[in-house]
Amino acid sequence: MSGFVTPVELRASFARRMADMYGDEVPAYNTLVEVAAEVNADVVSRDGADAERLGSIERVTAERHGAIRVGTPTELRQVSRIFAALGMYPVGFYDLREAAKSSVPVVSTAFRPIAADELARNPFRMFTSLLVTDDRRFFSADLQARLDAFLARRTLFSPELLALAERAISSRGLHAEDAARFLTLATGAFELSADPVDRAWYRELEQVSAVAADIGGVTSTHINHLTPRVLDIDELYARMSARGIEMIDAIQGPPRWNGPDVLLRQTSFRALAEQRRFVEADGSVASGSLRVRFGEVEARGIALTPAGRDRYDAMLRDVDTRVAAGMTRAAAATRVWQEQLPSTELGLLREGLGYFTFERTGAVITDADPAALVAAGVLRATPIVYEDFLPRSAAGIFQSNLTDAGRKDTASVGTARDSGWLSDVIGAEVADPFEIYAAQQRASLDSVLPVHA
Ligand code: OOG
Ligand code: NI
Repeated sequence: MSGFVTPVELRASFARRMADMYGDEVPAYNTLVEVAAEVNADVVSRDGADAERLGSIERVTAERHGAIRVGTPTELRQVSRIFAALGMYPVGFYDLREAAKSSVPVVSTAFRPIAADELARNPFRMFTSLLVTDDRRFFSADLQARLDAFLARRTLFSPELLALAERAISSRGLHAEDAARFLTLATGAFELSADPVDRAWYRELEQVSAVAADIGGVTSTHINHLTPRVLDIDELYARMSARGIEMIDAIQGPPRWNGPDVLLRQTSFRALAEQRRFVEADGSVASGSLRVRFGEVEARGIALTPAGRDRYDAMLRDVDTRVAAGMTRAAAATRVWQEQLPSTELGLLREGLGYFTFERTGAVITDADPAALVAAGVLRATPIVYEDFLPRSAAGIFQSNLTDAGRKDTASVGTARDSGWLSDVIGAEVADPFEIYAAQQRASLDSVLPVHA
């Protein structure tokens, strides 16, 4: 790096450094990336240009998301400044407390680039979860007090790192030397710490929730997983299993089917035992292991409109109903998808279920309805890729890697948390993903249809 380093360059370097670090820490991640690259190359040679319909192979190959978990509003606000320096902004609100069956006491957002050209240049995103320590379904008043005190004593992000982040934000980048220092400190903030873990404290939290222990039982934070994107996730699942890597039971999200890919499909390999040091009750230090970090992979599809998302959510409920009535999940999903979702992109467009951008083919505009114009060959539609996450899948990913369901007192009332609350904590509006996609579609229509209302 030399000269002035822009946010997108910082983001791309940060993503590479995180990958190098995580590959050293969790070597199975490297296997996952290797297999994903093999599958992607095979899909490109099998499907040609179709393989790149939802993103160029360059973008897909470099594409990653990470996941981190923090303990306090202050920590969330601080990390949001580091991400802002990288051109990543909060999008979407996910309440995992509701979505998960087991005990997952967090609310989340994803920091990601928003502009289409920024996404195309480097789409790195970070799924970021915040512990809700005052939720009585999980934490008693006494445990909350001790947890808050523990979290208040730790420092995840050094003043030097935060100062560099502020400088990068106000100058829209950093000079090479500062950029290198910023990236070293930022990456280091997510490295697995060698600090010994207080065994009794960790165990106490673990009985409530393994996620709570992972966040509030240690004095630092760490990247929890890093996720490459793959063009055929069923094939990847089979190849990983064939290599002897134990995958979670299922692929989360939509099933495999013979229509367009929509939203997001994800799967992961099980969390691996990692060596950690523990401080015992008598003050002695012993070695042991914890299983919290894993590898995940995802396949991205078309972004759905609110109507499309309602349809998807209703389909999930319908699948559950059929499973409860005795069908296998795979058979129920195949049936429901065939019956309830259009099996072509044009069908999604006609029913207003998916987001698209449009180009003119040269023919004369004869109509104001984009779907009719696409059907007539006057416009060409390109789907907008889903850049966000799914609460139920995220809960499934959290859950599938917990050995213990933990405790959740469903008789207590949960603390209210929503996107507005999260925006106040972060000090910047948490964007609504639907608004981003809708604005992109509208801008595209405005440019191709000279006189549309
Ligand atoms: C985050 C789990 C959610 C995803 O891809 O849906 C997630 C976590 O385990 O911290 O990363
Ligand atoms: Ni993930």
